[in-house]
Amino acid sequence: MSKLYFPEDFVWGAATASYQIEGAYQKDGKGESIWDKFSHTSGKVLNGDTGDIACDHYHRYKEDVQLMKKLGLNSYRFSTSWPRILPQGTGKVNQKGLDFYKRLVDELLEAGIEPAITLYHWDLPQALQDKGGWGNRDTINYFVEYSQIMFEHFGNLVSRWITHNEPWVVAFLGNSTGEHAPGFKDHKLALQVAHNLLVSHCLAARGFRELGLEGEIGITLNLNSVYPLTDSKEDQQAAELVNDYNNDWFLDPLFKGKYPDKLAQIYREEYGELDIKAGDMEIIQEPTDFLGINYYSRALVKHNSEAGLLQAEYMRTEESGYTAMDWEIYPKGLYDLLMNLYQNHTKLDLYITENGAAFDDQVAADGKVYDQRRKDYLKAHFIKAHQAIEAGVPLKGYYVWSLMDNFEWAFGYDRRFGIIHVNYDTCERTLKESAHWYKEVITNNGVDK
Ligand code: PNW
Repeated sequence: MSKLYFPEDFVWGAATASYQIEGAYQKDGKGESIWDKFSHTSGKVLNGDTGDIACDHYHRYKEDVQLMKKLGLNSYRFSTSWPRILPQGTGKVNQKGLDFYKRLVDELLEAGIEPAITLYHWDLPQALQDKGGWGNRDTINYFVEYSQIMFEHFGNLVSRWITHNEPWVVAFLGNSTGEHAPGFKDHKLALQVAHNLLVSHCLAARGFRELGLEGEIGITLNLNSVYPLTDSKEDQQAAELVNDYNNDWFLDPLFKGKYPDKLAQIYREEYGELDIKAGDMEIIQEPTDFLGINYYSRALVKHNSEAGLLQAEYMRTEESGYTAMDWEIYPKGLYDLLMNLYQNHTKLDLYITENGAAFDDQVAADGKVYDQRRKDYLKAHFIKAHQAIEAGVPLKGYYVWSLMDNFEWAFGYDRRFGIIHVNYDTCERTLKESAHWYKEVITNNGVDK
């Protein structure tokens, strides 16, 4: 069978996030995060699950790095917990929190695995939420303070930095739909949060540059390709608005220095003006080193005048398979997205910082975990990524979501994304079939056609 080979220095990785895997939620001086509070509030997370213990990675990081080494990962993307470093969000630093990440980073470097740190993967210190959270402009400065501490301690050891993971999810699922912490249902607040996140990203990146560090810094957005259900003018308009909302609400400020006109107008009429200070849009536009992309699925959209402000309804299709998240499996959407980014938005280096799928995996009687569907999902997406590289897209690396099964936010432990299975009673880890297959891909730096 012939193979598709990736560029020589292509980065093969896997990703996780602090709240989803660490556990040890009160250990060694860690402060409370909004996800601690949210998951401890009844009715917020499926089955009442919490991240109190999660995968107990805080105590098992050595074993986990050994598993990464076994897989042959070039790089590991993880996030640092802000309330572990600054229990109150600002002010007094918790040395034991820094020590944990130092041990982890040392272990990774020792194993020849490049650490990639995400500074904010949703676990805001509750103390800052009590002051208004991301809706409060002061949080921008607190984030810059936290990021500076991280750069000072790890800037010479860690070469790839991501300021924010998925500001769209933070803003809208956290503050508009209320599915995520802090659980508000206020769309205007969500728009302000989105704006403050973007400003904080750029000010943190500016601080990084001023330290003259060698590494690279960027932001990760969750993006999806949006398609109209039919060619009708109505469906096309609906798809354009959904695209503005899902993608361009963040891409346009970063790369064009403005919010998308049409949707901004709709929001202005509905909610009034946001608090955008003079100079904000210039700050947001300052270039960083790369763009991180989390891709899971596409959106297929049809016009429906009853369907909210955007008058857009999301459609299912019989042609595709769906994952356990009920997300359509649509690899071509990754190719279309990468081409669209390169042709219409940015010539920056790109990384896929997350891609993967949830399925109901079980340990079989022989002790193995057969997750053929995850392997098929990843393979199909790797092939589309390869196709985009061939077409000239500067895609530099690929992080599979996730290294291991973990706390899947509002769905708790019910949805498994890992290429490593976690038994939540014993915390035992088992490499799934997809992990063994991924190891082969990395070894060959290529995938079977
Ligand atoms: C991402 N959506 O979240 C996150 O970065 C991960 O922490 C998470 O585990 C993973 O994807 C799987 O869900 C998303 O509703 C959550 O569009 C929700 C959405 C997108 C991404």
